[in-house]
Amino acid sequence: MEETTYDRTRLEQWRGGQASGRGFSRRDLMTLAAALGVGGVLGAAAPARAAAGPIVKPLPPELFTVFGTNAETKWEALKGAGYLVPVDRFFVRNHTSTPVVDPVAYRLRLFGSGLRGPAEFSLDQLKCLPKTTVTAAVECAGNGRSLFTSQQGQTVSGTAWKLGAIGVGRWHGVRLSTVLRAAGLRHDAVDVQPQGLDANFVSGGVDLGPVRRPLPIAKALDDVLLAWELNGEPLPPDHGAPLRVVVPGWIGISSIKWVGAIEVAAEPLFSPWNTQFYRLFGESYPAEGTLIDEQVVKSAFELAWNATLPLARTTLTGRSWSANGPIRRVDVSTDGGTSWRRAHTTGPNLPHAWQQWHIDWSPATTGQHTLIARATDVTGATQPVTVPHNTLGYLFGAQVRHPVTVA
Ligand SMILES: Nc1nc2c(c(=O)[nH]1)N[C@H]1C(S)=C(S)[C@@H](COP(=O)(O)O)O[C@H]1N2
Ligand SMILES: [Mo]
Repeated sequence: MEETTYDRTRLEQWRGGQASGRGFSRRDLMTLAAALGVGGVLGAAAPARAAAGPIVKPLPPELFTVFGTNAETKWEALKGAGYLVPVDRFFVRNHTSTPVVDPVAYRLRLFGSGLRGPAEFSLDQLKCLPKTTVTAAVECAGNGRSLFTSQQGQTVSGTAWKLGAIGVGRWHGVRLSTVLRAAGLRHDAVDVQPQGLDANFVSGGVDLGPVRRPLPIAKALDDVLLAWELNGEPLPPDHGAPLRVVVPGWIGISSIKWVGAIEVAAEPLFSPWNTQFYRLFGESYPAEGTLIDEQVVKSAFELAWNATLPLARTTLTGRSWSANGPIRRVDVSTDGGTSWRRAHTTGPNLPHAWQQWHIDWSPATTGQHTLIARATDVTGATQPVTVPHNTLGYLFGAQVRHPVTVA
């Protein structure tokens, strides 16, 4: 509700020309940077080289499904993998390519009307600030997108992910609030917009500038992290080295990788990533779309799509997650939703991460079967049978019908 009011206000300000950064071009940004006396807002001081391919790490077919510049984790590769997703199988979502950023020359630049003046930090300076560690999921807003088509017969655009555009990691770094305060945050700051050092995103022949999306100051000061480590290792190139944003509970686009600059403004900020993309458009939504930030409740089996299982007792395993907090219960159906049994939960149940679970199943017949997992979170939110269509295919939170063959 608060989010809706906030979004309406900023849209009105945008239309009224009172806001800055309305999907601004590279030239606008350069002008802005020059006016503010900030050099290299677009990363000129820390030039990023493009890597050999869009993704640097190996993408073996048993761990990933590759879609152009993106790689989806195979759920069967998470079976027995522990609570955290190992880096070798953590999904990658790149608008362009993984850049190679020199950590020594690297500077994080902060600028804008919400600060007392521009500021910059080297990595060593950031590492001298109070540190913190957070276990949190990064999940693409489009995770599960292909199910709009395969389950609901609807047309959507974007990467045809199944459910593997999520990873839970242990992120270590400094709170964004600590850095904003060290940079001289003003009381009238309302929006914070991190931007990446990767190549500008060009869509339909239009240069949309660096990947960036504003965060309201309340979230920026709450639990957002600037991380240089993932699962106890230096942040890998594909996941944002040397520094990335991690926004617990919010759609993946908020967690800007290779963050080079952060604009802090006393007026609402806009980018194509909160005006054109990452809004819900379609029959069920207003013409200007509905802004999205938080993720919804989802569940997945640690099984291949169309997996073959023996005609014998099998332990089905999986994970469920929600941005609202921990998972209260998980129910599983092995007969396409007719009957349900409660799954056993194991291990941590951390907010903004996930809950692992398992349940035994002795199929009575060979042939095709449909498995469904349905989670309910601490707020009582659960997974409906269908979700309203949106043209960009975001937030598919419906129960997923997972096909298996018993042979
Ligand atoms: N600079 C930059 N940050 C980015 C992106 C990008 O293309 N460039 N992709 C975003 C999207 S859409 C997602 S889902 C997450 C994916 O994070 P991962 O590749 O580490 O899994 O990063 C986000 N941060
Ligand atoms: Mo994403």
